[in-house]
Amino acid sequence: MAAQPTPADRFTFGLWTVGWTARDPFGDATRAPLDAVEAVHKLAELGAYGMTFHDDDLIPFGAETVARDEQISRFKKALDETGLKVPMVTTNLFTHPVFKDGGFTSNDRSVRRYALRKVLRNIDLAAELGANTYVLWGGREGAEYDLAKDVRAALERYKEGLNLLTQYVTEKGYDIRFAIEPKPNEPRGDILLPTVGHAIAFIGELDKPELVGLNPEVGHEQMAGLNFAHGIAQALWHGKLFHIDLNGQRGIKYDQDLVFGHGDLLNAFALVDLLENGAPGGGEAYSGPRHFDYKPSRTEDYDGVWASAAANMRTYLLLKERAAAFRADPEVQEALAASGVAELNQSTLGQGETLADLLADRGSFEEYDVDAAAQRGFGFVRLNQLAVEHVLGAR
Ligand code: 3MF
Ligand code: MG
Ligand code: MG
Repeated sequence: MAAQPTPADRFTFGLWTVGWTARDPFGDATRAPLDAVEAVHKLAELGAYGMTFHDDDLIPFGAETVARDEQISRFKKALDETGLKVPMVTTNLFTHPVFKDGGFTSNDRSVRRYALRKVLRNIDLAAELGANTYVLWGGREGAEYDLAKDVRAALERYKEGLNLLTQYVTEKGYDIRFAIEPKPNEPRGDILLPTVGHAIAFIGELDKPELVGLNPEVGHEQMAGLNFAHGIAQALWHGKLFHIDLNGQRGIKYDQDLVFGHGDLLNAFALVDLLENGAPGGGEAYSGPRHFDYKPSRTEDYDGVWASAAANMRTYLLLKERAAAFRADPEVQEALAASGVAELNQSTLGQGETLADLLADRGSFEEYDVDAAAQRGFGFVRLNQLAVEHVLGAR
């Protein structure tokens, strides 16, 4: 049985997750609005470490300065009372109609300037609350019609926006890094920077790439038919896993935002194993918050909301426990060795060996017994079955 979550597990939730009133494109809200202060207390009781928010989740869009300040101080008081942290903050550049064609990449220049100001103002609040990650999800940065968006110009404007943001935090001396959250579509027909790979390539073009990384989301990569655990492994390899959005998704469809593990459970197992245990024989690969970006289903009342919040953390902890058991199982270790998983860590050339040496090595080519080598069975299915049995608690 998995331990109860504690702040040491670093579980965090977006205010917009438990606070989602369940309005969807076809139906009205099924739950009453949730006060941010109550959300803080409830999440702290459940053992969470922190809460994250978009500016407009906490402070209604367009609120007067006095109302804004009052809401911030109520929120801070709740944080002080509970010890809950705010490790990440983000901006809503998607709800207000002004952002219908995007924020940083709207065809309308005045909207782009307004979007930048909205983000800059909220970065000050993020710094004040001690957040060190600022997420950028550009849900409206995109198009439905190919000829309506000059994608190259849009990427230039995206880059200009990111460069201004990194300049701002540097000038202000804020300890904040940015994390781009890719998504292939929804709400736009096609969103810019649709996958982890696209975003990594984009970051390489920025003025201060060291200040920009990723916030990949399980469901977003899976909406594109991609393997999330692979995407995370690549983000780690690039040193770009700054934050993560955990949830569940069942196949290529709209963004379901199910509870973590309620989609592709085996991939979730591989993911937790990777985050917690790194490469075979390695240590923890990711030390940032385990952030849940899910939506309590529209069918749930508030008891169901809190039960689903607890379910995210419990599933993660159960998978963490299962991953530890998997690694500790001697048969798994033997299967990993038979599959050559660790062998992949050996460099292909020997130490000190040169390209010329490789070319001169007749054993590697001219005299290589390809047919004999082709006989090798890798035993990957056996290894996977061991994983399935550990996930099912059969071992
Ligand atoms: C949408 C999302 C977003 C982002 C959020 C964080 C509204 O599919 O995942 O949630 O996670 O904007 O910045
Ligand atoms: Mg999402
Ligand atoms: Mg998300």
